Amino acid sequence: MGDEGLSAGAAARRLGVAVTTLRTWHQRYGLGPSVHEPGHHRRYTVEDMVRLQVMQRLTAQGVAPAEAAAWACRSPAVLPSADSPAVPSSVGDPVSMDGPAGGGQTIALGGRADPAARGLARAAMRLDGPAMRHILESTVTGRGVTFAWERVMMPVLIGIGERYEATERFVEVEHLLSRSITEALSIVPRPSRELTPRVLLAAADEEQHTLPLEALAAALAEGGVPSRLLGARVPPRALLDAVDRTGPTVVVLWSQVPATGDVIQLDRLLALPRPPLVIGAAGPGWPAASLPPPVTRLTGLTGAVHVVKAACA
Ligand code: B12
Repeated sequence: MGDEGLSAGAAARRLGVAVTTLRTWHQRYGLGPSVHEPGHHRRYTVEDMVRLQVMQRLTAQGVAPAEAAAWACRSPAVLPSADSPAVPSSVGDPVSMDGPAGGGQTIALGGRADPAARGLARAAMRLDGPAMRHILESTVTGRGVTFAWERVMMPVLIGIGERYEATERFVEVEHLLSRSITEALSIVPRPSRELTPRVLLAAADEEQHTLPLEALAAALAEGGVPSRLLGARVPPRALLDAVDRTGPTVVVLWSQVPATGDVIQLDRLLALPRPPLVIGAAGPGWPAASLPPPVTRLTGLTGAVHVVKAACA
């Protein structure tokens, strides 16, 4: 969705309801578009769409329209949280993928997913980059990186991963979603260039998954901690050279899939003449039981931020 908002027809298509239903919700319950420029039709903003999604979800669950509308109107104007008392949670609630790209497919979002995740999942399936960017950037700016990652980005990524596993389709959705997440995380202002980064973030050898590291870099930046992010598929030699040249206090190495979680990479870091104070093995690809003892296993964004900040303090 661009800044100008959606027309009634586009909003109805996105939600998968008839335009007449939207008119009824507007006239009877006040759930109308909030942008009105003289001489133009009213437009639905992203906040209006969030309210409409709450309305749609609750009525689909059998809640009476008047009551559903009361919940929807009470939901905060800026992307509400699923655990907010204003919005009943939607455990395992599947998002129907309406529109040409979706073909009636559904994606299951976990119980911790924020309503914004539903909008993101729909936009992703429609390959609607601007809408994804809008939702992602509003969430990152309004709710912070950790909330945006854990409650909006992660549920949709995991859901699309499950769809891929079940169907071997939607790679194009996964790619555009990944790209949009990368872009949204990069809007977080980086700390002053005068601060020397003491944190090195890298994906393991042949590891193509980098988004969790990008989220970590953005969350650290939000807390004033600069980092160097080497990105995907860092060969062991390149990692050792980078450590040698920059002398980081903390190195976080990400492995998403077991094929890239070879602990030799960690052993080599430990064997350096001046090893980093903290070496974090992050991601589900590492064999938890056979990590070298000095290595710290990192299992979540919040914990990783704490460990890195404590090491740099
Ligand atoms: C986006 C994506 C891609 C993108 C990555 C783009 C990018 N810039 O990162 C691309 C298209 C490159 C890609 C490629 C591949 N992918 Co992929 N991909 C994903 C997807 C959808 C999200 C990845 C992600 O960011 N995960 C992070 C979060 C969202 O998920 P999570 O890891 O489950 O989260 C847990 C932990 O990691 C932790 N956590 C979460 N966030 C953070 C943050 C920090 C800092 C820490 C410490 C912990 C932490 O908490 C969670 C609960 O335990 C996943 C689905 C999934 N469930 O992850 C598949 C998935 C990981 N991919 C998969 C596969 C098979 C592949 C490919 C092999 C496909 C292929 N045939 O080529 C390749 C290449 C693999 C390689 N060698 O690297 C499988 C892996 C299956 C397996 N277990 O081996 C998955 C699970 C999809 C699936 N269900 O089949 N992929």
